[in-house]
Amino acid sequence: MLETGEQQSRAQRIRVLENLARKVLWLASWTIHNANHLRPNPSGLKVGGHQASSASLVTLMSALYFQVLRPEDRVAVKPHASPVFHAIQYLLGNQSREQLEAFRAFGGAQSYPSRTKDADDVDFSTGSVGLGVAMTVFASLAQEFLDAKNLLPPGVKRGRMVALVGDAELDEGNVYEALLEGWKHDVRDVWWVLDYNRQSLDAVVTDRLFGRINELFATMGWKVETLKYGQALRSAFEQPGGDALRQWIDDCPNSLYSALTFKGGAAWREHLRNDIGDASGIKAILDEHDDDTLAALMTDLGGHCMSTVLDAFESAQDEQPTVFIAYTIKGRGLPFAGHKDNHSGLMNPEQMQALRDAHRIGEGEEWSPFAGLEAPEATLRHFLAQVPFAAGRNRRHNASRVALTAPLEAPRLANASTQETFGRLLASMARQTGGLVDRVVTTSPDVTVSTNLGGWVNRRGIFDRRAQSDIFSDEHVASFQKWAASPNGQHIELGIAEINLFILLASLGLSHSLFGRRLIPVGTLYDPFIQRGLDALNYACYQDARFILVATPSGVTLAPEGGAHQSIGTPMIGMGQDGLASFEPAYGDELATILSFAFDYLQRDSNGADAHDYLHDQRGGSVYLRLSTRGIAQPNRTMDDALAREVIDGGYWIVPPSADANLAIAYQGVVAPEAIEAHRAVVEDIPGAGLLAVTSADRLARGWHGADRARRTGLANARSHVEHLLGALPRGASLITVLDGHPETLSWLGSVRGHRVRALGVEHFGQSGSIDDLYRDQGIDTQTIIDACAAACIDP
Ligand SMILES: Cc1ncc(C[n+]2csc(CCOP(=O)(O)OP(=O)(O)O)c2C)c(N)n1
Ligand SMILES: [Mg+2]
Repeated sequence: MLETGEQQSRAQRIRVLENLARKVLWLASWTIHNANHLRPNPSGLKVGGHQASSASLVTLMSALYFQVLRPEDRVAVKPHASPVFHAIQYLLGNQSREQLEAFRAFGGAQSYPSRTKDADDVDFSTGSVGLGVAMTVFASLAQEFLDAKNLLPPGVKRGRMVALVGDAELDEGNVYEALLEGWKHDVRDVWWVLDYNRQSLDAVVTDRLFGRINELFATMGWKVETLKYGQALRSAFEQPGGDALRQWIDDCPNSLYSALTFKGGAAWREHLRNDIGDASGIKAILDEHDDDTLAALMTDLGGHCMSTVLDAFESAQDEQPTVFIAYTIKGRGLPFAGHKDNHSGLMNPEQMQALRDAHRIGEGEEWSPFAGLEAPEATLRHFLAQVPFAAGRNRRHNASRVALTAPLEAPRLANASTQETFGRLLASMARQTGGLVDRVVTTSPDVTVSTNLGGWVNRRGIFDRRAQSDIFSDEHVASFQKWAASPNGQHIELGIAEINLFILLASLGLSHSLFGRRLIPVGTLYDPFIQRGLDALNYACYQDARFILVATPSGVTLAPEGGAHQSIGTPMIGMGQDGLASFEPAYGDELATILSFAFDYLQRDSNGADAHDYLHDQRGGSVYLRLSTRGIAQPNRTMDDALAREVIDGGYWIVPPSADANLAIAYQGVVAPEAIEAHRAVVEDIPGAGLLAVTSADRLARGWHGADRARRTGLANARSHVEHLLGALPRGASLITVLDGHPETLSWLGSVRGHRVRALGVEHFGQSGSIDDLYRDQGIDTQTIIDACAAACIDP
C-alpha cells in the first residue's frame, strides 16, 4: 500500500521522536549513574535517583515536551522522573551539562523538579507525591478566575494544566479531594497522564485496582483514555491466535507480568507455550520471534509506543478534563525492568556498560545530545529547533505590583477581637475601588462565615464561571449572607478540605509568575486545622507562592468549643515554616498595620543584598495571622511610624523596663489582658518591671538569627530588633513569657541576652470551659503570671 505524504511525514516524526526518547532514556540513566558512581562522594552516602521510575515515563514525556505541549501549558512532573525532565530540557537547550553533572549535588539539578531551585523552568515543584497532581486542578481554577475577569494579560494564552502521575500517587487522599473540588468548580483543560506501571515503591499494585480507576474518573466527569497496548501488540492481536494472546495478557496478574518482563523472552515463551500453546496461531507467533523480539512484543504497552501515545494526545483536543491511563513498565529498557524491587535500584557499572553498548555511546560521548542515534544529527537538530513548547522562551512571567488606593484604618472600638477587626478591615476594603482590592481573592474551606469573611463576600461576591443567583435571597429568606455567584466574584468557596485550601493558595499565589497577573490571595481557616493541610502548606511555601493565611479561632481561648478545636503547636509551625512570616497580634491597630505590611510583603521579590536586612524582607514571602475570637479592651493610641515598624518587626515595649529592673513580662497575642493585669499587680512590689508585647515571635527569632549570621560574616555591629528590645532589660533580670500556645514559642527569648526565663503557655489538650477556667487550668491566667513573677524574684 502506498503511503500518503502525510503518513510519511508522521512516520518520520515518530521515528525522530523515538530517537529523542532513546536519548532521553540514556541521559536520564547516565545522569543518575554519574552522580552515584563517577562523582567524588566523600561522605559515602548513597546519592540515589530513580532510573526505573524515570524509564517508565520516557516515551510519554518525550511525546509531550517534544511535540504536544505548547508554551502556555503547565506541567507537574512525577517527582522521581526529574532526571527525564532535566534530560529533555537539556536537549531543548534549556539545561546545562554542568547542572546535569551536578544532579543531586549542591547547586545542581534537583532530585525532584523544583521551581525555586532548578534552572530549567519547572512549572510546579513536586516531591511529596499527590500534591503536584492536585496543583494542576487548582492552577486551572486560578486560570479560570483570571480569564473570567479578562485579567490574562495580552499575549498570555490559556494553557492546559498537565500532571504526570505515578500510579501510586492515586493512593494519596488529597488527589480525590482535588478531583471532587475540581468537579464542583467544573474545571477545564486539565490532563492527568497516569504512568500505570502497576508498581509503587515497595510493591506491585493490586490487580483489582484497574476497574476502579476508570470509574472514579468517569464519576468525576473526566474523560478516560486508556493506552493499554502498543501498535506491535495490536497487530499481533489481528493475527491468527491473536485473540488468545490478548486474553492471556488481559488475564495475566500484574505480578506475573512484571516477573516475566524482568526474566525476558525465554520465560515469556515458556509461559505462553504452557498456557495457550494449543490455541491455533500461537505456535506461529512464537516461532516468528526470537527471545529478544518476543520480549519486546510482550512488553509493547501503550505508554511506550510513540504512535499510540501521540494518537491519544492529539485526539484529545477538547476542554474536558482527561486522564490518560498509560500502561507502562517500570524500568522499561533497563536491566531491572519489571523487577518488584527496582524503585531505588541503580544499574551497576557492568549493567551501565551494557546499556552504553546498546545505545552505541562511545567513551567521552556520554553527554553528547545525538551520539549513537540512528536519525541524522541534522534532522534531529532541525526537529528540536521547531519544538512548539520551546518557542516560548519566556514562560515565566512577571507582574506589576498593586497597592491599596486608601490606607487601612483599624476600626475604633473599645473592645474587639482580632477576628472581628479582620472581618471589618476586609469589609471596608471591599468598598474601595480599583488597585489591590480588585485583585484580592479570598477563599475558605467551608468556614467563610465563621472566620468573618461574610462582609467581604457580601460585597465582592462568590466566584463561579457561570452566574448563579442566590436562591434564598430571591425567595426573600432573610439572611446576613448574600451568596450570589458570578464570574466577577472574588471569593472562591471550597468544601471542607484544608489541603485543597493550601494548594489553591499555592496556585493563586503563583499567578504573577504562571499567568502574568498579580493576585492577592487570602485564605481563612480554623487555626488547629492548619495541621490537616500542613504538607500542602509547606508545598505552597516551597514553591514560593504568595498568600495570606488567616487562622481563627486559635488556642484554648475558643474555650467552650473544647479540646478538639484547640491549637497548641501552631505558633511553632509559624516559626518553623520557611517562606511564611507569622504574626499573632493582640489589638486591632496592630492587625491593620500587619495586614498593610502583608499586602506589600507578599509582592516583594528583590534579591537585593542589603546586609542589614536580617529578616530578608526585601525578598518577601507569605504571611500567617493567628487570630482570636476573644474580644479584649483596645488601647487608645495613635499607631505612629515608629510603633508600626516595631509591630512589624515583632514586638515593642508597652512599659519599658527601668535601668535597674529585675523583671519583665513578655506576652504574645490574646493573653494581653492577663499580662497587663499581672504587670499592674507586680509593679507595685517590683518597681521598674517591663511589659513587652510580642506581635511575632517568628520575626523576632528570624531577625536574631539573621543578625547573628551577619556578625559571623563580618558585620560586627549587626543588631536585631529583639537584641535592641532586650538590651533595655538588665542582664540579671528575669523574663516571664506567656501566650495561648506552646510555651517554647517564647522561651528562647532568654537566650538572646541570657535572661532567666519562666515560660508559661499551653502544653496539654484542654477541654470545654470558660476562658477563666481554661486559662487557670493551663496556667496562663493572671494569678499564675503573678506567681511566676514572685517566684522569679525569690529565686532569680
Ligand atoms: C507523600 C510522600 N510519601 C512518600 C514518598 C516516598 N515515595 C517516593 S516515590 C514513592 C512510590 C511512587 O510510586 P509511583 O507513584 O507508582 O511511581 P513509580 O516509581 O512507580 O513511577 C514513594 C512512596 C513521597 N515522595 N511522598
Ligand atoms: Mg508506579
